[in-house]
Amino acid sequence: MTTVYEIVSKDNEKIILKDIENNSYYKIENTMQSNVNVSPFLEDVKPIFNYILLDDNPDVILFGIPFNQGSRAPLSQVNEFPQLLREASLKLTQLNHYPKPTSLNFFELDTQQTIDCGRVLDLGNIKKIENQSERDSIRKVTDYCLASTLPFICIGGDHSYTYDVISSFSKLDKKIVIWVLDAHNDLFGNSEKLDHGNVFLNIAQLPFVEAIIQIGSRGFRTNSQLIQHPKVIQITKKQSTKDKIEELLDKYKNLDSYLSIDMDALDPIYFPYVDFRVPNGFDKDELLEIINLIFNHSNIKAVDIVEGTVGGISNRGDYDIPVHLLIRILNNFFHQKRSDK
Ligand SMILES: [Mn+2]
Repeated sequence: MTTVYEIVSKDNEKIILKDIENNSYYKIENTMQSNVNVSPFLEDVKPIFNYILLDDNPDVILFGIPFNQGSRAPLSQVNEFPQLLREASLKLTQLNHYPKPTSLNFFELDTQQTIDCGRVLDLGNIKKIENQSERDSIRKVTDYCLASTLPFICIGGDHSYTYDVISSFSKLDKKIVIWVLDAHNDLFGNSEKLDHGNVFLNIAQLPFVEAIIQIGSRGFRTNSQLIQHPKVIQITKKQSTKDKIEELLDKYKNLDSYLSIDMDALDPIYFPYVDFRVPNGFDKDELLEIINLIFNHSNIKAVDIVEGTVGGISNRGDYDIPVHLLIRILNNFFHQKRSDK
């Protein structure tokens, strides 16, 4: 019988393994040469759930975008969100096995269900290369994910980076529909300088973007802040019924889709760690219901989760809601992959 090891940690030189039965540790050489094309644009971090995938055969790819240059909030710390989410995930640490990897899965007590997330590859955080913009690094890594044809998840960062991720889809030469869960419409202000408040005005200008469907807007606006765009369909929080969303899903069912989740879609009672809180948002189950509905009726290629920020304590449960959303998104991607076969 082969000994089964747990993969405890890895760096560029070595991998630490634990012999589960004998409770002893081993150090082996890291001979992995994967992601070599994009590794200059990535910073190695302790992976989500501390789950280390050593081979080149993931079901889904994930990476962090720890930037805040597109935020209008002075001194925004949305760049910290990828790290906070990874820290929060460590409560659900799941060490992968060696030599035969195991799939990442969780048991949800509330529903008494096993939530299978498949094999998840956490590439780390995107980093800025000297003399280049952080946006160049994002495009390099997104191009890599698209070339792999695997679904991927980006953990932001401010909402402006959704533009850079979606820009890479131009290479696919296909129309795409963008689904957005957000308290705001992000269509306001001079679009010459891309930021998180005008990001969807910029995305709407991309010729391969067929439609942008925004769900969850709420609160007050001045007349000058009310912006319409022919490609943008706005469904307020109040209007966001299952029927309404299904009607639109049916309309665009033949196109590829992208899902962008701004953490301020949630009610600040449940998740106050955003820069621009708006009362009367979705609770976790309402948001999950919409996410599941979108996955069930469309062909989602990638997801981003953006605009979370500091203020909570990662090991005290303050970031558990985004971790739960992430688990559900991974699970949806895993199911989508199964049903494609
Ligand atoms: Mn937003």
